[in-house]
Amino acid sequence: MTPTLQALRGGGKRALAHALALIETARGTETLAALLDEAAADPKAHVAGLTGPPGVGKSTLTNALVRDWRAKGESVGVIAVDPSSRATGGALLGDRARIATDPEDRKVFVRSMAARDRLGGLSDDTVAAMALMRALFDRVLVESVGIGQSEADISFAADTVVLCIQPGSGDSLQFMKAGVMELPDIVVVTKADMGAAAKRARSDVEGALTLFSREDDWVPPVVLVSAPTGEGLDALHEALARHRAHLGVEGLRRRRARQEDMWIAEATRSRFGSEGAGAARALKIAARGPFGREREIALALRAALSAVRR
Ligand SMILES: Nc1nc2c(ncn2[C@@H]2O[C@H](COP(=O)(O)OP(=O)(O)OP(=O)(O)O)[C@@H](O)[C@H]2O)c(=O)[nH]1
Ligand SMILES: [Mg+2]
Repeated sequence: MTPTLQALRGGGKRALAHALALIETARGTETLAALLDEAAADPKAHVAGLTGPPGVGKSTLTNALVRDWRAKGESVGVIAVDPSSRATGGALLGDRARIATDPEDRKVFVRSMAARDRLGGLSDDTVAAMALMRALFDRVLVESVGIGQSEADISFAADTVVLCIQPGSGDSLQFMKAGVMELPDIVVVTKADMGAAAKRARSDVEGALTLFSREDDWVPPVVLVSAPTGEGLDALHEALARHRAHLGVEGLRRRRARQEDMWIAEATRSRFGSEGAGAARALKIAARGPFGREREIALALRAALSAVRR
């Protein structure tokens, strides 16, 4: 049975785990779409998306951010999009950090989800899980490996996109310069304890950022962070707060509305191809919420297809 949002708000981790399992098994049912739309219409958390190449330090940073938020009494939901789980079942790198939280702590919840493809693209399930968790927690953090184009995916799901770059690695910079990558809202240079190389990375990033003109007048801050020493964490918190304030209520609403349109278009295209996505634009849709809209489009297109088959 699909729980209500109210039941989830009072139900703790087990109820949430059950609802997340439904996202993976009951996709496309009316009751699940209704629950997801209820959640999408009543967001609570600010969603941070942490992206960057494998091994850059995303999980280590996630642990540090979660610790700080919990110390302030904020509840936190984490989604770790795991590119390795589908491909090999094993870790991409030997020394990757685990996101470790206190199992007794009822106000932090961590969920791993498989990526859509090997490069770390977000799946429809990830987006649905994010929408649900966004209605339940004060903070949501999505960690996803981003390599080139798949980085753009995180902007489908995050209010603030944080790109992590490691000193001495030119990759992400190359992607940025080539315009392959969606522009992040904040850039973190990780492993700042690596000294001069970290400072050099920061000026490289700042240089690369000047090559872009943004739609808005936000200047993405570049923050040096060392997880083991804690250096730069306060600056990162401050940058997150500043970006949130910059968006404001109306900017956030617009950004999320645009994301919802993108989810629907993506989901429709992946199921029905570009012709299906084109035909969907002409449909009259009664549902208001994104998950109901997506479902209604899928039902209409499927009905049209089966009429052809008959
Ligand atoms: N010196 C130093 N090492 C770090 C820092 N942050 C992370 N590391 C190390 O870098 C390695 C990878 O860190 P992770 O946090 O697992 O990186 P990740 O980006 O989550 O990796 P994937 O999930 O595999 O993409 C681990 O060995 C960490 O201990 C840092 O600030 N300084
Ligand atoms: Mg990780």
